[in-house]
Amino acid sequence: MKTFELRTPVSEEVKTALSSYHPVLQQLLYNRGITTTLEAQNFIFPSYERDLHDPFLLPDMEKAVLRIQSAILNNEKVVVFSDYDCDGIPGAVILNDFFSAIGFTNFSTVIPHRHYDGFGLRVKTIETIHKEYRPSLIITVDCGTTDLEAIARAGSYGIDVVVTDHHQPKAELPNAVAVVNPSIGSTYPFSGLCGAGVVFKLVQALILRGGYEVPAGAEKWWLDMVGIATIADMVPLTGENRALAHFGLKVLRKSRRPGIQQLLRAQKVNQSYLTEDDIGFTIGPRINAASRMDTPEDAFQLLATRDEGEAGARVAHLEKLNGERKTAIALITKDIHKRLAASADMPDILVMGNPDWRPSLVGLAANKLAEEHKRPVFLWGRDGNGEYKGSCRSDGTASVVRIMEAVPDVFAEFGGHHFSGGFSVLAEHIHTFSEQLQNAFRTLGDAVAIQEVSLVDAALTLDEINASFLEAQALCAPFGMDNPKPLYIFHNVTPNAVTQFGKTKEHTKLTFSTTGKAREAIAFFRLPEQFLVEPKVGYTVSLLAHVEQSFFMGRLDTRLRIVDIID
Ligand SMILES: [Mn+2]
Repeated sequence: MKTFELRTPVSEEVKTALSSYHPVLQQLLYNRGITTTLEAQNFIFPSYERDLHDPFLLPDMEKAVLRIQSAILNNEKVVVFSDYDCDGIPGAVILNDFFSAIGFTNFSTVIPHRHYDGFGLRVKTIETIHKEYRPSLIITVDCGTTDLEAIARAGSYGIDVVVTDHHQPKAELPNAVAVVNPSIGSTYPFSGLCGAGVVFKLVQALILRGGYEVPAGAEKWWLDMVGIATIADMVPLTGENRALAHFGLKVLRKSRRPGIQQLLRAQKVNQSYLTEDDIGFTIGPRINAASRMDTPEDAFQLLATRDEGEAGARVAHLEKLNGERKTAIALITKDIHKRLAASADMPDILVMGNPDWRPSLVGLAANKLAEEHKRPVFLWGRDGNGEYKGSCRSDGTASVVRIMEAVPDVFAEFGGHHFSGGFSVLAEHIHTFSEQLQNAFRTLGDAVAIQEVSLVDAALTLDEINASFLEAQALCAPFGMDNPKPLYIFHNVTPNAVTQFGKTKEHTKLTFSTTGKAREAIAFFRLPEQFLVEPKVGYTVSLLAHVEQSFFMGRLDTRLRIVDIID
């Protein structure tokens, strides 16, 4: 059950402390736990010098730097091994850029195939790397912390490994030269860095240590990669990450990477006005499409290349892959709809699978189905190693992780949170998988119910959405994890037009008369009964919405993005 709760109004004491700010900004800051002028200044104006911590505070950084320095000095063969997602790939690009900048060329970037290799460094992968590249050093990006066996195997070939990662360690650490990971130990003041963020710290440390033909601060140009990864990898946008995301977006808006420029142009995104949403909806999905469709190198080359022609080819190819990905997901959904239509009744939770489905694609299909059918959805496929893997999504009513916890024996592995998760099913349980989950769900009853409370930042009127309000809200961006996009409630709103638009009339638009800047409220891809109350011309409702500004087709637009419509 989803409910909304208005935040308590900013206290008198804090109001006085923050009196120099716009009233809405006072409330937004207060809602984010900020109560003093100093905290407010630090939040509103991130500072590169103040907010970035000393990279040498990260565990093993000293050892990592020494080992990499000696590899460069002796021109050893180095392999950069990165994860295939929108964190690992930008991280690999940062190392690529650093090595290129100092004229070190004896390295190869290896990115595993999601479908055949899976996540992390595997023993099999070490064998291949050893055979193909004969490196004496492997640097991991965004993985490695828990890959004890593979790293031991590397050791048996005389290959040193420097791990850079941000994933939680297990009881034992790998036998690597260095494991640079902010989640290990307590020396580093901020544990929320993403994988690319950790690589950035490594490059910072290497440059600080000096001896290279790179001026101090040159690494700032690679912050575009950190910005993309920090926003796409869903790490908290607080502390050091707020500065990395803030400056990352700044650099990204000016990035001279031909791949970025061409990708944005093809999507009609104005680079100079790019926001975190453009990373979430345009850049991220295309980087991820590459690995979901088997060619993570495409994404790496797109970001790394300095060649216009090559960039153009990669952008075109990624666009094609993204289209193919959508088609593949549509086929999966169609298959499911057909099966549902053929069965007598709708089960309480949807559990379906097909060995021909790709595990990398079922999560996106599960998202859609959970919304459409308003119940938890578990979908599985089979990967290139014959393993049954899948994803689950909740519609917001029941916790998918609680359901899995009730039948741990059917899984080889599972994890996640209330709203989404991933799993691999043991082969001997695959035929009874659906039944076992259904039974678990029925037995658990109310124990799996989740209360989803959306916090509303403030109550506003449409007339209050003026230039100074927009300026105030923008000071809190970029929004994401732990700094959610502000949500407002607008009481007594009466639309004078309600229109359905889009190819299949899948979007809804409300129009109002107001002296404020947002005359339209939009809901994209709305589903039947999505809103508590149906909007009608002339009927007064309360609107829960975000206030967004977007630069589209050469015009800066302000509008509301509808979250719900009540009473
Ligand atoms: Mn990551």
